[in-house]
Amino acid sequence: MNDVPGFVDGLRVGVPATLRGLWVTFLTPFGLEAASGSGADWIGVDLQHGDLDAAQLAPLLRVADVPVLARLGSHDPAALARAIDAGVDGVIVPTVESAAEAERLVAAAHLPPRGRRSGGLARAGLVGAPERPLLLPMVETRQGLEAADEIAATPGIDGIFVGPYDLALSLGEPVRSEKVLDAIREALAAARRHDRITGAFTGDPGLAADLDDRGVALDLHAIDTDAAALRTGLAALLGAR
Ligand code: 3PY
Ligand code: MG
Repeated sequence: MNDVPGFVDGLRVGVPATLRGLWVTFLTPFGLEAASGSGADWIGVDLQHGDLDAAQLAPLLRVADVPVLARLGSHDPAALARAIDAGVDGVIVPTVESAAEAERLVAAAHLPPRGRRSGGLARAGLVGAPERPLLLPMVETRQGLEAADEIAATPGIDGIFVGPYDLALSLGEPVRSEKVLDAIREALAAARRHDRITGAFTGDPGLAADLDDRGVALDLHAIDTDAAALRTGLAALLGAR
């Protein structure tokens, strides 16, 4: 979706309620149109683990009826700039583990004087997409957790997005274990201390309930993937046997 200053700016000043997102891993523009009106407040296009590549981002943006965040596959500054040029409302960057990495992302995302991103004739400018989309590093390793406070404190970073499943792998515990739930709470408390946005993917209502029970408030909650929604919807339609 284009020109949604309410979404980006609203999140920067603090939203009163959780915004629920659908994690898109394979939908074509037609698929996204079919999913429109389903209640998602935003779309996260997964360019890391999904079946989509960067060239498929702009066609999805053209038909999205809610704001779109791109979860990138790496810290590559060129990939990050391409997503911003395409007109996203935010970028979610995997496995950020230090303030130095966060600073490099800020340099890649921001135009001068704060950063080094090149300005140019891009779709974002044509359609009035945010010049400064949300920049959300993912905390999803033990090292990232230890650096969560300094990552959140980095000027130009908008929040912390937790990847519970990689965090569980890194900590060597099941995702719904006390250790991982405490780690998620700790990472997002760091974001709150610095008045930043909190976000996470859950993909499991049980995990979402565990976080809720622990008072973890998510500004951006990626509920589940399009693939999971298809499977659940089909099972409900056909009656899984
Ligand atoms: C994780 O849980 O590690 C994620 O990256 C969620 O998409
Ligand atoms: Mg992950």
